Amino acid sequence: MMRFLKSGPCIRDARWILFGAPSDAAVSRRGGAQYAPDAIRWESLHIETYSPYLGEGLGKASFFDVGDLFFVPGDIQSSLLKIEKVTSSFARKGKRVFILGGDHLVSLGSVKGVLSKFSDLHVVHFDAHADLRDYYLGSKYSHATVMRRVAEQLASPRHLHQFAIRSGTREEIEWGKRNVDLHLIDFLEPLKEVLGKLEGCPIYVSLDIDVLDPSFAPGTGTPEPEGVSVTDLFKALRMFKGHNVVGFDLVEISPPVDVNGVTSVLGAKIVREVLIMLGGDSVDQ
Ligand SMILES: [Mn+2]
Repeated sequence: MMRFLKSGPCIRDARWILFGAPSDAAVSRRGGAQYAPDAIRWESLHIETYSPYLGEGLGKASFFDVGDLFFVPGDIQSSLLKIEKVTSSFARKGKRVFILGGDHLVSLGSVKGVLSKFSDLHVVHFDAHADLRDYYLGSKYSHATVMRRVAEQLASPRHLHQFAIRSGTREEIEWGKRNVDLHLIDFLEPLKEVLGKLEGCPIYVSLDIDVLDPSFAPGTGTPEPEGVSVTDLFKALRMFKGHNVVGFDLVEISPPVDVNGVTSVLGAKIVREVLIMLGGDSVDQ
């Protein structure tokens, strides 16, 4: 089995647990996200372990890649339950979790799992799409409804902080403005302000790769023209240094529609940067 670049030798001492959630069950346009975990792992073997941005290497990061969950094709509820149970089990052991999606619905399972340990969790969500519909095509469980479902799970819907959102129906954007901490279009400035208020709070980061301008990240099932730059995304990620990040997911990379693997390479680099930056932090037991 292929593991992410520099994955530690054993699970016991690892502060972060990396696992794949290869689900395509909740996409609305093009699939392929189920192939992302292994594509990201494969690309990770072709990038450096050292980060010139951070002046540190992955050797500093304490993490273990346990591989992928196995899902029954099409059975969304059992997949979500499996993600929740696995995430909860690691969180209760004091581990932090990094989930490689998969379509965005996987975040509902992992957020619920982390909530079993951190009931006052805040979710920071980067995405082109608000994902706040109550139903999509008659279903409550879709990558287009996932953040509405997440908001329902949190201690307060205001614990959901959304940034760089540039697509949504009038109804979901208005619902978002009334109920959650929604930031349309803007990215770095509001993020800095919100993180300033979340010092010490447990934070879960959900990163949909389509938050980026599709010219930076073409390999995604639901591209949305315009968007943030890779440079700004890395600036945003570095703002989390010193914060209590207890979970992270990277979703919606679709290798079959990618161009020369650039989106999966970017995914591998995002994982590397986050693990180097946060992988040496102490674990709350
Ligand atoms: Mn999206």
